[in-house]
Amino acid sequence: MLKRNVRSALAPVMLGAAATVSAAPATEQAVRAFIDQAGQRSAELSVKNSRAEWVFQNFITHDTQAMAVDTQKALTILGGEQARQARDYLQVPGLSAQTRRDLELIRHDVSVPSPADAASTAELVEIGAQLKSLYSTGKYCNEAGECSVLRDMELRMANSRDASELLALWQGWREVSPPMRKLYARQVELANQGARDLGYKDLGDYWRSRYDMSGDAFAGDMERYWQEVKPLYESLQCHVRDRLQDVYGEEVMPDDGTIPAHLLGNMWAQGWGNIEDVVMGGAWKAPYDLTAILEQRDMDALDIVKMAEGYFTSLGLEPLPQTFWERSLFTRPEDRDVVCHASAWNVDAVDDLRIKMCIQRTGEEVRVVHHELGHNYYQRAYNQQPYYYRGSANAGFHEAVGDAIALSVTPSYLVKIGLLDKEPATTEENTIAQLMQMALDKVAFLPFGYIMDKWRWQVFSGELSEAQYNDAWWQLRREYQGVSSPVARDSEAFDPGAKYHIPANVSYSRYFLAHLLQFQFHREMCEQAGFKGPLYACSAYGSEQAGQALNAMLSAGKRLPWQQTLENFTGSDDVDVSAMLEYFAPLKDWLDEQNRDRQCGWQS
Ligand code: X8Z
Ligand code: ZN
Repeated sequence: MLKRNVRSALAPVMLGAAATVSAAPATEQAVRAFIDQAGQRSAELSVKNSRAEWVFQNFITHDTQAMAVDTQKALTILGGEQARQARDYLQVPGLSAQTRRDLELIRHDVSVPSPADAASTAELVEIGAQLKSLYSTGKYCNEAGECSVLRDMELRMANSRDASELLALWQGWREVSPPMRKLYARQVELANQGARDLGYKDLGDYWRSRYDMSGDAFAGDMERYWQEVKPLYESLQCHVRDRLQDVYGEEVMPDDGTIPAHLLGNMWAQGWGNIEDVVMGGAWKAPYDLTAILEQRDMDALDIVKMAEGYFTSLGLEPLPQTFWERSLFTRPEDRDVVCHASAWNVDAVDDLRIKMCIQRTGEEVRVVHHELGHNYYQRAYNQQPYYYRGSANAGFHEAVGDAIALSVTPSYLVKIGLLDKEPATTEENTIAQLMQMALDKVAFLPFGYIMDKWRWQVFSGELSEAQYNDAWWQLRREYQGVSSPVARDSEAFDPGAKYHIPANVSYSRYFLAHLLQFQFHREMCEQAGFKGPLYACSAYGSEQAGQALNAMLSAGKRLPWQQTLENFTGSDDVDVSAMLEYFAPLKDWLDEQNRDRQCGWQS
């Protein structure tokens, strides 16, 4: 167990709720010394924790879990002490604006804050590890006793067009989560107390307060962004619903305008790219099929990662270090349980970059690999910053970089790197098919990206009791996504727990923001690359100027408020949905034309 006492070593004066009053006031200098030391201690412990966590997630056993829990406990205790100390120092009058901001960063640096006592911390961290294990070792066994892991079920869901098989998969995976519900509710209780000790209303308020504005202002902005993109989503939902009805028949479709969640080609109905064939009705074929290309060329997981790295190096960024290739996990091992949900790491916080993924040979995974490398390039770019500035401008930026790069995976890019022989003709059909493929991933995702945290905000604030968790979840799914449960859910169900980020306790607003920001980043890189033409056709591949502009933003880390960092890169200090709307404009017109005589919308 870690033994240290930041307060007695560094803080002669305590103010605020837990204050002990002493003679001399804390000075700017003393507070700066605290900030420096806090950063050093956290940096050391984070590296130890990353190593233990890496081993646990690559080799899930009773013992590796216990080892990861130990380092996580130490980190949670340290982070909690420092965050509460920062809360107190924020009451010191006369501190510089810079010092106040640094203290806020320390106050926000714990992902799941714990109450101060050791027993609560131990319980909270153990619950966290248990939830992660339950999810990652979860298997569904059918009546014949054949068991499947999530990856295989996802693949079947992507490809099957048999409604009863889809329903079995959908229901089957949701059997992993009921045992999580009690643990989850207890985790909420403990983390809420931890957040209150730091001066917040609850964990949701704490998460919302990390965006260089008040938590309430952030919630208001999220709603505003959603309202701005909602018409685009509604057009897509209406068209997709109509096509699905054609394929599966009226008996499978509810008559309230919603889409049953098992028909969208994805376990969580969060991205619908796998059913493009259904949506395009076979009439218009996508101009190319990346999954088929990967198969024809016999590209394996490593080839896909090399292809993604090649994009980054074409922008003038450094290749990945040799250790990346030695230490990463690229494919799912057959002989042990691992956390397959893709992630990117910088284990020593310098350049020990790695990804951990169970890569499948699909076009969808090509985008995920770019996404992960975006994290790695970001991590390396800000590694020179002091500890508390090592991170993205806000969490959405980290998620947006690789996705923005993947927007440049256009036909012209595929020709350049030799995966396509020639560019498809620029016909309306090809344009719409290309945009539809992208919209089924990016536009379909938006309401899902929003409600994951909207649901948690309600849970954390106490608005929902444990008994209301599941119904409230489906109410949000219905209201925002126009997606409904294909069958009535029983009282034991805990469907939010069947999505990784709920048991892993990773906030999700970041992905909603990223889905908007990535189009802004893409537009900026295209401008830097001197591209002239419609945004959807642009690839910034090979543009060192775009690379320099991007790298300037990445290496700034979170030194400045995110609005400033965004303005330095794009000229705008707010999330600007116009880039996404511009990108999809031809598709929006096309959808509205298709929907002209249809009854759109749904009852929520
Ligand atoms: O979790 C991820 C990444 C890792 S940060 C693969 N994503 C979200 C998800 O899978 O639910 C990327 C998009 C949304
Ligand atoms: Zn990510």
